[in-house]
Amino acid sequence: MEDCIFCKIAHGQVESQIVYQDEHLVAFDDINPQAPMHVLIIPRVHISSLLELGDGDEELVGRAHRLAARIARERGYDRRGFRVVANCGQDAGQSVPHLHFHVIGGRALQWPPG
Ligand code: DGP
Repeated sequence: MEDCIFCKIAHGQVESQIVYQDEHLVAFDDINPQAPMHVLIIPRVHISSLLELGDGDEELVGRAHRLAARIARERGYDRRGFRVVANCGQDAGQSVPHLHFHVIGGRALQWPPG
């Protein structure tokens, strides 16, 4: 998608602090971190939200979650815990319409979320 900021990051057209990338996924630091670790994991292909996932995307979503666990473990947050969040739509506060998983850790997180 031409106007999608996360597509631009995935294609290297907009700079970001890349944490990991492969043919399926890109992980990069959130520009507005809410915790000591705040990484975003996105699919390379443009999928606007969880609602747009289709048949065959199960593996992609699984890969994203395995990557989240790997990043958290590599940073030592596996023992104290971390959170993976996908905001979907207006009430959830989704501001970028390209599916992304927030991987947040390094402080005690509140529940319920605001
Ligand atoms: P959400 O509100 O769930 O749609 O989260 C979008 C996140 O994306 C938000 O935490 C800020 C982050 N973000 C928005 N634009 C950019 C950008 O250009 N670069 C990076 N690294 N993060 C961005």
